[in-house]
Amino acid sequence: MTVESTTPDLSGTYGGVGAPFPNPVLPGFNPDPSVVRVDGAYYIVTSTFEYLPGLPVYRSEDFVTWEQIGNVATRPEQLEISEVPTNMGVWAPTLRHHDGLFHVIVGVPGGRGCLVFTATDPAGPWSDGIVLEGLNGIDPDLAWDEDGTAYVTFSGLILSGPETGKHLGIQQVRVDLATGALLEEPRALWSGSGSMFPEAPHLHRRGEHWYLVIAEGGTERGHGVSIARSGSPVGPFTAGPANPILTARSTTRPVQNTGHGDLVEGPDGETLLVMLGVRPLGGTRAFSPLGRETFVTRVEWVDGWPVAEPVALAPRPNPSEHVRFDAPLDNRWIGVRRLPQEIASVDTAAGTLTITADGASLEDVRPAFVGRRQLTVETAASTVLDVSAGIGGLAVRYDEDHHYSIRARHEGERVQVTASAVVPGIRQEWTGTLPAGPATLHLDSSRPRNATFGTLGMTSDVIALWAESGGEEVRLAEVDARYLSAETAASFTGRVLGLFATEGTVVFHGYDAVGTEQPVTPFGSID
Ligand code: 6LW
Repeated sequence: MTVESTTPDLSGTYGGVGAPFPNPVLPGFNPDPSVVRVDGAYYIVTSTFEYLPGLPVYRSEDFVTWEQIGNVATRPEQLEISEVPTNMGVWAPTLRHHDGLFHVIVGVPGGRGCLVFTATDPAGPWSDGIVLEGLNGIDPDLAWDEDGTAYVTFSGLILSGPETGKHLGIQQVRVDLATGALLEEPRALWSGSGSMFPEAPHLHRRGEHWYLVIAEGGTERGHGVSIARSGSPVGPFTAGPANPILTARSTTRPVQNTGHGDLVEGPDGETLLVMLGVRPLGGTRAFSPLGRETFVTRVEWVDGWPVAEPVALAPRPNPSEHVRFDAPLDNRWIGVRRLPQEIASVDTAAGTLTITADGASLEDVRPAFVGRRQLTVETAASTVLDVSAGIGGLAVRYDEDHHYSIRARHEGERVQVTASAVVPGIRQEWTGTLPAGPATLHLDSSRPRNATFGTLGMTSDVIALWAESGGEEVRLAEVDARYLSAETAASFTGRVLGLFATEGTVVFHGYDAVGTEQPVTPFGSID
């Protein structure tokens, strides 16, 4: 597969002492980042919930240019998420390097449990993973003391059984990583500075202190990063003097929900805080179409405590993808609760991707759908397809209850095209026909044009669904797209654009996603 990217060369624009980094660092659905520096290179892993392969591994040498070098979970048995409920699956990994091995610890609620994977090469292959039996909580972190004792620090939010919803604060337990055994009863470590959902702990040693970085306030507008420290990894921990050290709550900053942070030493020796955030668009409510993305900001140390700068928005200009199927699928294609290869195959000589339907529709938990993260709100996506042996098309998906799509089928001498908008309990369709032949389907998301502070001014974007074939064009629908956002969908994911089949086999001749970054002035900002 060839992917041509039209992202301009950024060298010299970003990085360097005090200069901004591109932000988001990892655009699109990339929440709960954890970062590590090994031999001068940076690696980030993010959450993937119900998608496979899971846990993408990104690499950079300068924090400016990032490449996805692999995925931790390339084999479904590593996670067991084929039946996982939406919202569950792969939550919040921690990435660390110890004794020559990369480690990823991750909770998979509804799946295999709390897991530890290792690899010598972060591009993979990664191990089958061991289960930490009996660890009941989320967002596990892994740290070692000088003696090599391994500590798992985690958020004691109970997600199954009769105590579901109960929160035990930040907990810690010593573990044996060879067997997965817990070596003691989990102990309470800190409950944060008083906001809800203390979670996402990361334990870092710096000088004589162990710093416990956590998230508080929930993963929505109240999100923030707080800190405590101790002379020992097991505590007692003293809260920092100015918690939260980072939050965008009650501000008009363009990057909101900033929290779930991890620390790393940056290329110029400064400390960087990598965290999740969203880019809400619209009026006073505002919706974040792309979901939770990965951002970075700088941290200064004042009297032994970190002070974080507000997160600046500095998106890479216009990242676009032009995919041709002249080589196997790259590691950025994802499937829902199954690997893309289960339903999609590439014919490199013909330059085509064939998706074989298996009775599932986009409303099913395992649709015959393969996709890629949407990287910019303004994205013109399109595909050319042949539906002589099936029905299929192009979709943007948040989860099985939230998706807009356009599909094609043969109808005598014509091609019938149908746009569909699905939100929970509501489904609307628009149909038209075109001359037979390879059809081009389009799904364009864009900011509403000429919107004032009325209904459309409240939304994030609109999605236009249209098609072309045999020299004719049919515009089927333009739909308010706020219902496919972090604020409205059930899933913790983000928008994934992709190709699908619902009947027979459908042959795709390419996939294009042309992105345009528009300047953002948050509604109500004073300067
Ligand atoms: C994750 C929690 C959170 O476990 O959202 O933002 C949850 N933080 O820490 C799902 O990503």
